[in-house]
Amino acid sequence: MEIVFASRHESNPLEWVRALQAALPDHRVRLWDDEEPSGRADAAVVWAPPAGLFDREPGLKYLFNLGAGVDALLHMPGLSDRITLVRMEDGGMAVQMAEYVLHYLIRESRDLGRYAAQQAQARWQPLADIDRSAWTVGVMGAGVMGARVAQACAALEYPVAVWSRSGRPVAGTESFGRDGLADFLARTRVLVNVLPLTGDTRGILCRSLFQQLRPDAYLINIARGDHLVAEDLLACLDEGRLRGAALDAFSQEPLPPDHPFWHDARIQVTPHVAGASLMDLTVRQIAGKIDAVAQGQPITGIVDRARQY
Ligand code: NDP
Ligand code: OXD
Repeated sequence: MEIVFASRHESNPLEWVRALQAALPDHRVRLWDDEEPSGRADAAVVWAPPAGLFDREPGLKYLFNLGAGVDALLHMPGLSDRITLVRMEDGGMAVQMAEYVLHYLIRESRDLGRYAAQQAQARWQPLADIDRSAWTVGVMGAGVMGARVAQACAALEYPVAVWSRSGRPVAGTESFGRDGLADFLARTRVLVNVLPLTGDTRGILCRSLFQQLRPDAYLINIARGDHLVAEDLLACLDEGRLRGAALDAFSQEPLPPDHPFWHDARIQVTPHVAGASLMDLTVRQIAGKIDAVAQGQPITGIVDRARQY
């Protein structure tokens, strides 16, 4: 097969090309070239690919996404139905997502932010002991990321519930299906979003949802910026409905310098780094799938276009 690596995101795309080529000695891997597309590629490995990809590589049969979320790819003009879209499954991201969530969960539940403020005043003041029953975690999404996040929180004995379309069970947590959203929210104090961005989930993190959470709730959004209605978050923070938020993904990235999130002490901002797909694991996974399809074998991680994930 001929494989083109086409990502506008990677700072060193040649390193990826070399790693993929080394893992795929029976195939040809090359870097996308704006000037000279070959027109012969069978597959592309992409993250934020150039707009001309489909026009200039009309023979593409497979699109391997370097990330888990395919929302941006699904909206690319020219993505034909005959291209099989394959997403990353974990690739080292799930454990990082769990670390990210634990960091902010522990920071809130163990008052570490308040101790940092006390240190700034050289103040020695132990605060109340933790009451884990007051720190109920609710994870939206029970997939590769959601399940790992939920299990990591449960391993530290936080009461954890998971909400998903199917109500897929996650060991050590309480599961809620689509119809169980109200009950899931009513028991949740720390809400973690790891849903894919789809027509059903866009704008799901909004005022009416925040109002159903336990009082003094905290939001961790590590999925997509468009899940969140920014003005509803700010209003709910002002009203004391929410105590704070950790946000990793934004409707516009990079987050513009004048965006209110940057300067709000109740909001922690990170630049879409909660879970990075690690090169070794990613190359191994994608190369394995390319070898499999070249041999006519089935692969996992194929995106269901109707579900949009
Ligand atoms: P998966 O496809 O494995 O899991 C998606 C989960 O969401 C499933 O449990 C699915 O339910 C559930 N779901 C989908 N639609 C709905 C809906 N309408 N209502 C309720 N539940 C729904 O995806 P991953 O776990 O691998 O990744 C999830 C997302 O995390 C990605 O799409 C991406 O946006 C984000 N991400 C962000 C990263 C970052 O660095 N910030 C890194 C990696 C991922 P069911 O089980 O029933 O199908
Ligand atoms: C992903 C991401 O979807 O990093 O993999 O956001």
